[in-house]
Amino acid sequence: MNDHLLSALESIYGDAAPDQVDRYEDALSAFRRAYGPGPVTVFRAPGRVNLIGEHTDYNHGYVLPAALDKDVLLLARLRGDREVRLANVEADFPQRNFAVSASIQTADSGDWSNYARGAAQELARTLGGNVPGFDGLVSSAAPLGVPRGAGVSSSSALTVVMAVALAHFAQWTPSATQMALFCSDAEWYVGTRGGIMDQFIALLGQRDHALFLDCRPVDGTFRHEAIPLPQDYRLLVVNSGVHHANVRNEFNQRVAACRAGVAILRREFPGITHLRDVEDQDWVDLEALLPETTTVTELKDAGHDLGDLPNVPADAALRVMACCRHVWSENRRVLAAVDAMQHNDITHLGDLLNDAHTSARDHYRISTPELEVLVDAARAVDGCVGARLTGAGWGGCIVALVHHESVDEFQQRIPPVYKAQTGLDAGVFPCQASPGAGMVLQMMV
Ligand code: NG1
Repeated sequence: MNDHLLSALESIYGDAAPDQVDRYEDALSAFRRAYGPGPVTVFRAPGRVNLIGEHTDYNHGYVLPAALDKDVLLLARLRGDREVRLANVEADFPQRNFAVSASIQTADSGDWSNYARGAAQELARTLGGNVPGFDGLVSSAAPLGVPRGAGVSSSSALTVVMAVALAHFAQWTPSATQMALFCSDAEWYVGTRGGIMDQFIALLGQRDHALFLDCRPVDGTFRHEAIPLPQDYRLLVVNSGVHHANVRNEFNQRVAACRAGVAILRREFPGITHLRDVEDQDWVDLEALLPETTTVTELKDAGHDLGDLPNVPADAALRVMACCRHVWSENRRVLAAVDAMQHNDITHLGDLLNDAHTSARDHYRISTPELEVLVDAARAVDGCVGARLTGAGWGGCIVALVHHESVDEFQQRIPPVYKAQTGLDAGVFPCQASPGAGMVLQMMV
């Protein structure tokens, strides 16, 4: 076994490093087969699970994610030109090539290379075009890669790992905050008007810690703090295996509903820019000012422009009151969850997770029948103190907080219950909070 490799892996994966060796060695061999012998630099970026704080980030609110020990690897070698050549260890993701420039042609919608294209284009714009290309190979296959379409942010992990590699070769050394914002902008290339949570946690994750992040910028930076995860409990992530199509449009409609709420509340509270600005108001007072629904057309007629939001039909009913209610209450729950963790009040923490799920389901309407089955099955296990959907919603994963002695039982009980009620397979994995993205090692292959 290669000692250089193992010691690099130990600094990231701790005791689980030996489980990673074959995966890295396979990827290094595949890289050599694809591009020949020579130097290679290995980068990684983790997926994430959000403990609490859903759809708050783009409202300048609070989130509390943790970086997963499942990650995307990128093995790369600098080229002497602007070309990026990308291979993937998984046959489902065919070879893609493109040249780095400030205006890169988008591949077909859903094509895996769009995340790399977004990062490369953004860097060319940021650095004025002076960005070298590389030969790269991506490795993110199960079981150690980030599950795709599961709401654990595989797309952000791919964007972040590309950005980290491109920046390294271009000798650009941004701060973590700059890099996270950069990656968030890069992801706009694929069309989602999302927030900054995924990129921040992919970069700032710490072993055994969640990251409290205040998504409101103050002087160009963001308040954040690593919060130790409860010692005797584990985060268990369960993948429903269901991922609904057209989520981007639904997502952007929720963003529109929040922006509509701000536009309407501005009559009473001039100068507010995000729902965060009304966090100290009582909900009953806000509710009295908000319509249940409105449309982009109605807002336009009243002189409100919601900004650039692709795929939001002008006549779609935006559920302003309920969406604002979710965001307003979710921000409070995140602050309460941090407090509960700091005081080791696990019961309260679990209750907050459960309340967050109810709000996401009933107010933001992002749950699905499959997620409901999983949440109910999780809560029925003794030792599970709380469970909720995690990520954008409309399928994907749930997260459960489970006493360490109940982890085996949880892993055994959930899949058969889920199979019996839905006919589907649930993927359960315990989450070991891991460090954020970066370079793993440089070597010769
Ligand atoms: P996922 O679950 O990765 O699609 C999305 C947004 C987050 C956040 C959550 C909801 C992106 C890249 N990700 O996450 O910023 O808004 O939904 O809390 O837009």
